[in-house]
Amino acid sequence: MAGEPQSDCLFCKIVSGDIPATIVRESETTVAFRDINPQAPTHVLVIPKVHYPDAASLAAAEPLVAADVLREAGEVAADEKVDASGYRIILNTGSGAGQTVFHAHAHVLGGRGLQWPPG
Ligand code: DGP
Repeated sequence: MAGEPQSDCLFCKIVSGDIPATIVRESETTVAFRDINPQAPTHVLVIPKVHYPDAASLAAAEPLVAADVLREAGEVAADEKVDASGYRIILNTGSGAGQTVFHAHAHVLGGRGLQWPPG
């Protein structure tokens, strides 16, 4: 059923605690944890506790939870003190765009200069 935990999903296992992660924030609907392969001094992933394969499908089905993900991303940036210098929220969608984990997630990157356009 849409939104239900998937037994083969890495991020569902982080939500359930079956796979450990360095959690930096948690809300009723979201979890934020450090990326295992950081691309910047701050690199945190914010995920919904519900399972949807990408951010757009989450927003279509559960827009309030999608808004929670974005709000929590901003809170992470404030906690990490990268909000003043600037940070990036990235929603890779589809393998051609670099998505490798098909559970919606927002990358929060900051703490260094970020080029535009991204690679
Ligand atoms: P994406 O490429 O947008 O699907 O991002 C997936 C990210 O997930 C990638 O930057 C690496 C991270 N990642 C993959 N496996 C794990 C894990 O087991 N733990 C943590 N903390 N991050 C992971």
